[in-house]
Amino acid sequence: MSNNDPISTIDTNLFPAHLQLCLARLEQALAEHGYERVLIHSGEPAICFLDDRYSPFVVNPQFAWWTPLKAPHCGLLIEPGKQPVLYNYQPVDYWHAPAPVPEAWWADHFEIRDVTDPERWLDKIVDHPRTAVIGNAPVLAGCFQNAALNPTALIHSLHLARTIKTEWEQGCLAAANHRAVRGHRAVAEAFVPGASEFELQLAYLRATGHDDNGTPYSNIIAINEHAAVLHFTELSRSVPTELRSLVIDAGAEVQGYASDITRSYSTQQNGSFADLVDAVDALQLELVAEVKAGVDYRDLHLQMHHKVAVTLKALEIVDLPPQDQVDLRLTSAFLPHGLGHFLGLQVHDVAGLMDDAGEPIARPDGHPFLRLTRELEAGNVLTIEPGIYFIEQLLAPLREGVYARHINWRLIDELKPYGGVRIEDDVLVTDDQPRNFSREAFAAAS
Ligand SMILES: [Mn+2]
Repeated sequence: MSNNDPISTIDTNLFPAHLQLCLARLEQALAEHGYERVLIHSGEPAICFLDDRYSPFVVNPQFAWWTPLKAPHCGLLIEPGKQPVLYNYQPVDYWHAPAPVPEAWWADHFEIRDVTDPERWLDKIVDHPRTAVIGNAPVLAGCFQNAALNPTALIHSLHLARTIKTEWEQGCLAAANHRAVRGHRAVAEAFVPGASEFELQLAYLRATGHDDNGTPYSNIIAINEHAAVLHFTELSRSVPTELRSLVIDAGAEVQGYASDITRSYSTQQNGSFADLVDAVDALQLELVAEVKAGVDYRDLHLQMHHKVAVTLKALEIVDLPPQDQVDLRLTSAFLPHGLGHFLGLQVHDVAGLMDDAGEPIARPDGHPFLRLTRELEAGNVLTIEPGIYFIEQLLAPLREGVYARHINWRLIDELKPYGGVRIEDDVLVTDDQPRNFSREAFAAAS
């Protein structure tokens, strides 16, 4: 591997300590909910209806917390005080390439038992009344009559345990940012006349070394008006006659961990849209600087709305005091999504909306899409992704509304062909300054 390979920058020596922390957190959760052991199944691929093809396999994220192995039909049996057992599915199969041999740096910490039949190895695990089973493979229901299948309280505890990232996980998340930044830089370079969204996608995949199914989510590559569609994943093949703007929201994966980065570009160096990109970038950095243990993420989300209102006023898009704009929910027409979300093994990582007892924490009134409502703790990793968009479905009611005369419709109609702006970084919460994995990766690459 070359020196700038993002995977070689992670330190596999951190893995044993990660595993020890997972074991300690699991032991506590099992004791709390009255279980003695857990069987975590990796999952099985779904077959397409009336076909012999399978959907891309996505491993059970509870399984992925313990091992980077992404193979179906495997199981982990974990019992505090004993070495975890990995039931490693190795079928007799001359149709497909065999699953890769587990790498020593992680596999040495498991007792590995190769199993050839996904239907039968589960039967060999003696049923035990204090076993919890976590997974969604249909075969699980029939095999563990006495065990608890996916007990909600235990799963909530394990989800909460995953919100504090170990040093190993932080390293993987940082590396996933380096990997994604290679793609982002390639796309920024390829964004020249003649580019289509599909061509930019190919440039991204080539630079990151991902295939379509390997990225942690479907890339959003939106030129011009498409940037007003929050999740524009259509990847048009047609070449626009004029390039005005680009939103690229694309991540990468390292050892199961995801990055989620968004950048916005204006082809013009000056003008209202270029000013808007700069303003959103500046307010995004201000919000990142507020990320700290003890901060309520809901407050940060509301601060974002206030900052967006300040920007709308400064750029003469809305002529009302910022607090009035927020109180009247005008900012929600320009920014209909949440500030961000937890990030980890899953792009929208778990436990963002629950308290330490697993009970829901309400979103602020009028903010139905916020994905994180917790008070931040050191070790959380989350995204900060403000935006400002020109979405006609949301603007139309304002054009008719009582505040229409405070809104600069001429300027909005001038900006609509640019779609919108979003800037998103991945941030580690500490007791002090946050660590911005995404900006670090851009800085290292430039
Ligand atoms: Mn995101």
